[in-house]
Amino acid sequence: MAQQDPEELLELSSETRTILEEQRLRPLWEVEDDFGNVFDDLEADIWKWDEIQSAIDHIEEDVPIADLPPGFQRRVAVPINASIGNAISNTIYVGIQTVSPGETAPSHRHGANALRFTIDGAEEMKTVVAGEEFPMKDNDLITTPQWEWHDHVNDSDETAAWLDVLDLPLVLDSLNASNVFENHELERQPVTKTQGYWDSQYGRGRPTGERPGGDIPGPFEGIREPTPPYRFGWDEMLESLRQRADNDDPDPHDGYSLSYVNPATGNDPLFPTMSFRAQLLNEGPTDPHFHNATEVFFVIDGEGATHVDGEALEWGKWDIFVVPPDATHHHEPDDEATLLGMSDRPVYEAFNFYAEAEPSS
Ligand code: GTQ
Repeated sequence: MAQQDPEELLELSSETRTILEEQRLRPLWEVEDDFGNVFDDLEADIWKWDEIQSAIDHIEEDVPIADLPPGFQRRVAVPINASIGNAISNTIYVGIQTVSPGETAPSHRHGANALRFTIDGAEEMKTVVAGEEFPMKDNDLITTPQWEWHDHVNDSDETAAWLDVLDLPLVLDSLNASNVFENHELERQPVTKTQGYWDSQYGRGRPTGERPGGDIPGPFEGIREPTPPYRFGWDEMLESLRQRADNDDPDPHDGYSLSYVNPATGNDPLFPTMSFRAQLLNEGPTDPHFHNATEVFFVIDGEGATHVDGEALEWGKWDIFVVPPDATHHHEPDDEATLLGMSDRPVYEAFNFYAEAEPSS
């Protein structure tokens, strides 16, 4: 007897088919292959600073911020992963933003969490967040938590550039929360706090019984452990890394590694969706491992390579690269290197879904 086609076994009567269609129902065995196909597997990739630099110089020349169409109104070059189409990964977005002398990137707020990591900054380059002016000095990391007003004002005499990191793909694509966005009525929000206010309120003395700056306004009122607006100065972070290197053993996978903590909790992660580490690599290659979280790296200083599933991503200062989920990887600095490591691990952990392992050699 001829073998029966398995598909044929599942042939539905035309009456069943009609009922299903009328009721907007489909059998699982016909829809299950539609899952997991929104994009291809994330690819390992690297963007070299020389090429980014040339691109941002060109768009700066072509487009004043004031001429940008409605929307985010930010002059940003966005690294695009070939498998995604609008960002470097399906959770973490990075962009390289420039503001020329005298320009302002106008004030707005949104549901996505954001931070700036200053590439080329100045004391007179200010990002204004939740009423306070934060100077953007080289390698400073400054948070823009969800639903806080922020504008970027360049009162220096040189173009400033920095890395924007947001959870945009997660918030806009996966959660489809594109309605949580608002422009300020003014180009520049009023400066209502003295410089150092936000930092001062998260020290060893804290306001009794209330959050510094009052409640989170609007849709996010009452969110747990909100991340404050905060500037992590690089000098202090580097000194802490050196102290660690002088006194402790390195992590086998991350070298000497310090998390940027949420100042409100004192704990990693910095944001509910993304965690950040300053990493010092100066003891040869790290051990290979893999995990289901995605990692994006920005090279703060130094040269080396990161080996991802056998492919070498050769990096130098200010390059940006991405390590996809489940790819076996290890770092190999030429001599000494510092990296900003970014991960969507908190999302996996929130779903009790995080896993990592070393390859069985
Ligand atoms: O500076 O507020 O790269 O809202 C993307 C979205 C930067 C910003 C980006 C934004 C910003």
